[in-house]
Amino acid sequence: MRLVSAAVYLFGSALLFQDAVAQLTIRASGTRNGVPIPESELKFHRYDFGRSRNGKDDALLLPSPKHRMTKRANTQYSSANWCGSVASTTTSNKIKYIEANWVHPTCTKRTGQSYPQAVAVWSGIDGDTVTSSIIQAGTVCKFDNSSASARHEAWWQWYPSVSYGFASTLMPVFPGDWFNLKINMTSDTAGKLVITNLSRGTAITLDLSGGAALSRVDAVWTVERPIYGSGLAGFAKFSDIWFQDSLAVRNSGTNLQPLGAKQYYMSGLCSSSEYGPTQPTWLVSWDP
Ligand SMILES: *[C@@H]1O[C@H](CO)[C@@H](O)[C@H](O)[C@H]1NC(C)=O
Ligand SMILES: *[C@@H]1O[C@H](CO)[C@@H](O)[C@H](O)[C@H]1NC(C)=O
Ligand SMILES: CC(=O)N[C@H]1CO[C@H](CO)[C@@H](O)[C@@H]1O
Repeated sequence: MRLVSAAVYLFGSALLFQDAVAQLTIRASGTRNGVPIPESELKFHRYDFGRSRNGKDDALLLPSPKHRMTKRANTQYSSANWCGSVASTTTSNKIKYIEANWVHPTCTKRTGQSYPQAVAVWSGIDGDTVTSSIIQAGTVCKFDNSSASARHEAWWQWYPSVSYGFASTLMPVFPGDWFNLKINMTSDTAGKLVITNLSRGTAITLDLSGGAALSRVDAVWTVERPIYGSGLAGFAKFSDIWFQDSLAVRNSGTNLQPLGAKQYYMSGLCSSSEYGPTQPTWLVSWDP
């Protein structure tokens, strides 16, 4: 177990961030094909995401006819930056656990979009009905400026603390790799996050405490057009992203049923469809 003082990674003068940053304590450990990863390799760098909350416009729209048939007619909502699935609960029965499995996509540049272009796939708690704090982790593909090939990385964030990326030597990410994420909360401000590249046998565990208090009401499984610097990244094209065997559990022990969860889409860019009925699965796809 490596105790990482968040401050160690908060180098530079750009880090004029909230107090929450200084209070977030991160203990990291990991395995590679079941073998412990040496502490010296357990490093991550500050990542350059901005906020990741939903930029929805609250417009409730009926499912629109698409070229694809959706297996379930979940309610569709438009968003400025999310395509995915959200199930929400109330503070009287908070989320204590969330799990997700997804496939990291192949990304290609989209003509006419600005750089960087990026596509982030993640799961986490809050960010939809409550946006003041979020715990989240996932993978991202990114084209910097007009670079020819995409960079693929894993990252995590306890917003409003800064986001962190994992070096590719620590957590490899390739198109087609399946990832598993488990977030197990012990309180509003502490929990354990485990991200695993199932295809490559690498797992990193982060024991987190002192995070900004979560409401723990939104279970999120989504694809995001992330913010870099001050604005939305260009949105690259991506191969179909599947989420499967995903679930959230509330304090009462009951599942926050993902079946029937609301689906966010970005008009003209991507949509999310749920397939069921026994095992909730989402397909997030690029809309040409
Ligand atoms: C990419 O864009 C950034 C921000 O505009 C700039 O600082 C950087 O020099 C650019 N890099 C390349 C390789 O063009
Ligand atoms: C979450 O953590 C608690 C406390 O360590 C443990 O008892 C529980 O089994 C964990 N839940 C899951 C789903 O891993
Ligand atoms: C960096 C890393 O974890 N590499 C591993 C990725 O997965 C392959 C296949 O399981 C391993 O051989 C590597 O050691």
